[in-house]
Amino acid sequence: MKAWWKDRVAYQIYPRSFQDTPETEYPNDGFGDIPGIITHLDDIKELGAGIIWLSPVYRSPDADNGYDISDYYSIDPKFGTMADMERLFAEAAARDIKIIMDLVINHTSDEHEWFLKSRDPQSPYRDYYIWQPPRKAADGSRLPPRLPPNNWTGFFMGEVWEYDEKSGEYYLHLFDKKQPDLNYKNPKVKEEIKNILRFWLDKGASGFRCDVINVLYKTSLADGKKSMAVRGLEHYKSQEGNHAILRELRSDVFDSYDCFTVGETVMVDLEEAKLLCDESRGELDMLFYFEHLEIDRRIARFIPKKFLACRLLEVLTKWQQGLEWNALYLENHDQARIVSHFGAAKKSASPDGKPSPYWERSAKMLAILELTLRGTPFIFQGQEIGMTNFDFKSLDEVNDVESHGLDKLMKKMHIPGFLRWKWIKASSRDNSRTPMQWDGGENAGFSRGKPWLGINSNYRHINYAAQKNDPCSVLNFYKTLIAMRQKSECLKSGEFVPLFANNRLMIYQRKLGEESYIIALNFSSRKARLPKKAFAYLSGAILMASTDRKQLNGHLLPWEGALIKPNLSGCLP
Ligand code: TEU
Repeated sequence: MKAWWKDRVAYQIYPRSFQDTPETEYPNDGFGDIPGIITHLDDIKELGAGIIWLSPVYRSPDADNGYDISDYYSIDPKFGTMADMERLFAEAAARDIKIIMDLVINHTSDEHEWFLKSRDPQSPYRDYYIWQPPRKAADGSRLPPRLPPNNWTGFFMGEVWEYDEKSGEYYLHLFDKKQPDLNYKNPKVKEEIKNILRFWLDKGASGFRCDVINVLYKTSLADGKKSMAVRGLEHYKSQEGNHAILRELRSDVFDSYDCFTVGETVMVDLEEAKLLCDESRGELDMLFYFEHLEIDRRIARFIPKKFLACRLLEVLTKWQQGLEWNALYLENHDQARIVSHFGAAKKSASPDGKPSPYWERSAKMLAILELTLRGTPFIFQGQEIGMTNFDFKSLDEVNDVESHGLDKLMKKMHIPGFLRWKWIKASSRDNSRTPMQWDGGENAGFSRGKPWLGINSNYRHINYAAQKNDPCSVLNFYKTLIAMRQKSECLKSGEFVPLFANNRLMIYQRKLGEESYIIALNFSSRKARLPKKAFAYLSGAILMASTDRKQLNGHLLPWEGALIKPNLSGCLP
């Protein structure tokens, strides 16, 4: 039988930016909360989603917006209570919506009880984390100026070793210094994690989105190779020990539940991904890779480079054909908004808050892209109404720890301020973290208090309420497209065949038995002539398009995307 998670569309909620209510211990505090999520379950159901991925709601000091957990067994009071969480599970189940939790187990918060205890070298918790003495200097001393245990650099552009005066040792943190890495060579750590998994599965979770799940196991702490980005990766990315941990979690816990896992696998390549997702190995059910969103960025995702549709098609083809099942996404809480990244809303809104021309068309075109690929689509809150990047004025308005780390690093490299800001503004993770734009009222209907992060000034033009009643809106486009996908086995799991691409155009086919679709997308503000040889199969009926055309007539309009039922079956590869 086909797994249920292959048949559903998922919706990611970033709770602090979703909906604030007066109902928690901190009413109208400018942070979204769990009762707020409950009020929108019907909207999520209407959209057509059957899974919610909930970003962390656990207790956390918020050094990295909840990805630094200080207690895995409790809900942070700003989000509500355990009773609220139980109500959310129940209300979601009543609507046949499954909830997957965010599982952040590479690291905890430095305020987690385990870490506080681990600061004492005599404590049984010492070994829960990775503590190391300073490296010996050439003269054999470990005295100041001290040398950290190795030369690794971290994901947030800074140091990975933090010195602890009291014990005279360093601890490892691949992310912020308030996120110490757990030691997976210690079997006790794995047992603790299994208990956490069971706790949430027993409460009603249907699986986990597993944060940076391919870097848990540090095979060695030797120096890393020279690298522009994260140094040291070869000692901990997708190691054999990591595969073994995933198999253990699967056989000891997940196998006893009807649940699934989607891994967030940093810097993963296809060969690693094949191992991680190979059904017979029993590790992950699917994973998020990053390569498609990095085709127009250098050094991971910060320095821009030209967008080429043919490059995008090449990357998509590789993953669509390379893995049996993909987790599909164009946005999440770590990425820029897709209409501002691949779409037409590159510049922030004009001073009157009006979105740029073709904003809407490109938002719909990108919806066609995501929802006509093979796999389980994940839609990030706000994507379904075409929310854009934020119109930040300066770094002071940015909260993201990664953006600040990047600024510091680039400053060290003498990159001028205007360039640093230009790049950060386009790539900052805060772009997608601004509050959900529910209506045109105060604070976009998100909160009656001061929102924790600024609200995009275009909320009067781009908001849920306005789109709900407009049959031609981006929102209703998503709804119709999702409904169409849900009825088509071919769109969900059919074969993916690339047909044509150039710098700004891409055409591909999906097919399953007799059923077949052609998808043609124009990623530019210029009209694009279609290749002659494609005329025949592109002359079929347009089922859905980001414009209101019914026939392509040999060209695509600016930012036009079309889903076509081909009328000639014989001429396709
Ligand atoms: O993200 C992992 C991660 O590597 C990204 O933060 C990365 O730095 C960026 O997206 C690409 O350059 C996960 C979470 O999604 C993120 O929010 C957390 O900050 C991070 O792990 C640490 O838990």
